Amino acid sequence: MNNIENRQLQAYGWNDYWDTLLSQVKPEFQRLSPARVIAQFSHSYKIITELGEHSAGVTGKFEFNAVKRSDYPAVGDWVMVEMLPNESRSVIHAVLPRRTSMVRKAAGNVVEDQVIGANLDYLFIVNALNQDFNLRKIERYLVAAWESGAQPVVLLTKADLCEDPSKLALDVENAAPGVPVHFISAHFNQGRDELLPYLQPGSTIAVTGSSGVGKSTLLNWLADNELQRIQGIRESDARGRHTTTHRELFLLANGALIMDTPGMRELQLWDAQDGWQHAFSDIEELAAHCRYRDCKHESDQGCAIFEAMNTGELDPKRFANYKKTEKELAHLARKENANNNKNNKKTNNSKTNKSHLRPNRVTLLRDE
Ligand SMILES: Nc1nc2c(ncn2[C@@H]2O[C@H](COP(=O)(O)OP(=O)(O)OP(=O)(O)O)[C@@H](O)[C@H]2O)c(=O)[nH]1
Ligand SMILES: [Mg+2]
Ligand SMILES: [Zn+2]
Repeated sequence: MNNIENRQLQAYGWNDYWDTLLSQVKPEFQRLSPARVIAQFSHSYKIITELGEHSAGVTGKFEFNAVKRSDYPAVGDWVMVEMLPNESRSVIHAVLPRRTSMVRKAAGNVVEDQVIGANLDYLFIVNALNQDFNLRKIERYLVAAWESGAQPVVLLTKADLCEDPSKLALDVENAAPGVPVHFISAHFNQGRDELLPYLQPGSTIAVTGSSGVGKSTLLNWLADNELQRIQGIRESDARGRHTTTHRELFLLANGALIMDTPGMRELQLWDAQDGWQHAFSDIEELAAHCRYRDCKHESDQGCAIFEAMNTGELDPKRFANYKKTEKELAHLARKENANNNKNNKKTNNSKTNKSHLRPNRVTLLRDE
């Protein structure tokens, strides 16, 4: 009944998967139309509807029901909207459950989750081959990438600035086990062919990494079009100037969808235990060979990890990052627990607390 035969939506990634999901939507939402969020600004969204590009906001009810920041629509989300007659404006009533999503802890002291991109097929983790190059950053992004459900791909940009990139290849492969790594230079048109397999019609790719690594340059280069503004980096430390300020999804002529994102000062992780284990799967595997099951990996008494570090098989800096990330995730979990407890107490005392309500994206679907 719901089969959406709309070319515009299909170009933006609508397919059988979403058709099936739509057939499970509760009757009260059936009168609405699906649309995809392609840009997010502070108080509004740009979406693609059956009738083309619209601006949009969420309903008051949506706002009332939203408990967490991640309940709100994010770029890449499929949403259910009401199109206002004779206007290029829509109202968002609900978000379809995300197939994949890259989430981070929002900047600042508040323990809040923020969706960087939703319904992604690939996550390009970009690092530049200049003095800003940083293996530990790649490891950190990989934790979030594996947790997201999207397939991570490491892109080392500005290959023209590095005399012998192949020397680094092994280091990057060790830091990103099982992840494809590509050396590219937008300035010298190098590496485009290697990226073509990801740029399939309807597939959604988010480009992430620090400011100045060349994310927008990469997008313009792949699109053959000046879609985004780019700006030179600071000479003193090769850091970027935070040129891109909002997330936006672009449809390329070959049918792929690429999301440009603002450079992140620091990627704070969010609830990423599985992602952490996956990103450091080599260390997890070594740990299984320690003599004692509860080995803390603190001395070489029968410790397989220490042995690997002694023989040079494992980089001690990688192990340090593994431990650091473990601590950080544990700390975050404790803080979140404390927060939940506080909220629960409030719920018992006050009628106005919202945390007992289920957000729209859950109530959207029929109960099985
Ligand atoms: N040498 C060289 N420079 C590049 C290459 N790609 C990008 N750059 C330069 O890197 C600088 C930053 O590029 P942007 O594309 O603005 O970087 P960004 O990652 O989008 O930065 P934010 O929007 O701040 O997050 C610009 O001066 C680009 O010209 C490359 O392949 N080689
Ligand atoms: Mg940019
Ligand atoms: Zn051990």
